[in-house]
Amino acid sequence: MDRRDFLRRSGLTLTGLLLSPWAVHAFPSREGEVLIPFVDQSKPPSDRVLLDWSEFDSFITPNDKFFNVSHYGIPKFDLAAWKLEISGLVEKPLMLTLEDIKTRPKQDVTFTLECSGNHGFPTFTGAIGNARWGGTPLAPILKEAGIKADGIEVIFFGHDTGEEKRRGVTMRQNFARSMSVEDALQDTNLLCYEMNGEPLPHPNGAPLRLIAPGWYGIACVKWLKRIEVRDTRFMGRFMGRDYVTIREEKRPDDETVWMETSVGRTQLKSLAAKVTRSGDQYRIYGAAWGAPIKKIEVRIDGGPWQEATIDPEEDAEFAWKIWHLDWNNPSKGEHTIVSRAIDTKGNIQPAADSDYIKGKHTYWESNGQVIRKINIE
Ligand SMILES: Nc1nc2c(c(=O)[nH]1)N[C@H]1C(S)=C(S)[C@@H](COP(=O)(O)O)O[C@H]1N2
Ligand SMILES: [Mo]
Repeated sequence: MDRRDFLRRSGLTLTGLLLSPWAVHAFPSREGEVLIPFVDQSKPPSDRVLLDWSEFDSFITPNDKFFNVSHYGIPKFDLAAWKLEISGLVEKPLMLTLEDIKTRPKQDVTFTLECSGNHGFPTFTGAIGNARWGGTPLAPILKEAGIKADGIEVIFFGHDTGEEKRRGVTMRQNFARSMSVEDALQDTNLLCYEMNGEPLPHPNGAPLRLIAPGWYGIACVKWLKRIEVRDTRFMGRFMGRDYVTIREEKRPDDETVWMETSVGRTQLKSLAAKVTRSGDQYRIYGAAWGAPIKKIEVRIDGGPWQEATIDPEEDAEFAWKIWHLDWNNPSKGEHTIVSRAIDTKGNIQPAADSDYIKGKHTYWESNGQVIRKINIE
């Protein structure tokens, strides 16, 4: 009986298990292994919580190690008076308290949340984490409010505000992001008040945030204040100005087209996180995410692609996969290690020098293969 069977048969819930370090560190590590640091890895700045890939050792990212992105700072507001407004083009506007939301059916999802600005070594790479998010599905609430026939857009407003200047106009705006009605009604979207079995921490959006599995972090609006249905596309800063990817694309007839698109769904990605040595056995560990993963391949020093072993510990659709590859008898000196993820549709994570990645002129949505450097002594 393997560990999963044991868990299933013993009826233990994942939430309960998360409290034990044994479950948090469900990682295929070996006794007494030592870390061989990549030479391109710099320690994350000490004034920010970011994932340190060189210490990557758990499937679930503990709440106190989970990164944080707050464009207008962390807002202070009266939690006791907090209500969620559902309004705009709906038949029946709603004002929901946290209790109203918590009495609704509970749904959990293990989802790897990545900031689309997470671009690459040696700079900003740790804005990613994997958590078990708990809340209630969004769709039944929208259906209860009743989206009117002319509603095309669902806008999620946060409590955090900032001053924006545009065309000579200075305005105070709330952080906001939108989705089409169809995307908002996906049954995977949750209004979350729980993270890894604990109340959602305030920096991560308490009392309530949107979790949109399959979307980049920017879509997961924190500190929700209002959900509003409209009949026009929303073009606020985080839809239409920031988090806009500029790509130079070649059409089949060779015409070059410059595309500007709003950051949306996650993209296929992987990287080699760390190398360890146990005696003279070397092993490369990494992660892959952004799409349903079929396999991960690793290439050392430009050699053949070798298939990595995926840790079977948890098979969650929206969570990263942990993988490893044994590296036998590496020679002394500098080596390069690169991984590529392949999804269930056969798509391959693009190479760093592919047209897709080279044609991208902004840093968001950087999902190219990551070439890591290491020195074996
Ligand atoms: N209200 C609000 N929601 C927000 C943001 C924000 O600044 N304000 N930042 C977004 C971005 S860019 C990311 S990457 C994720 C980060 O979520 P976390 O802070 O819980 O890690 O939240 C998203 N939701
Ligand atoms: Mo982000």
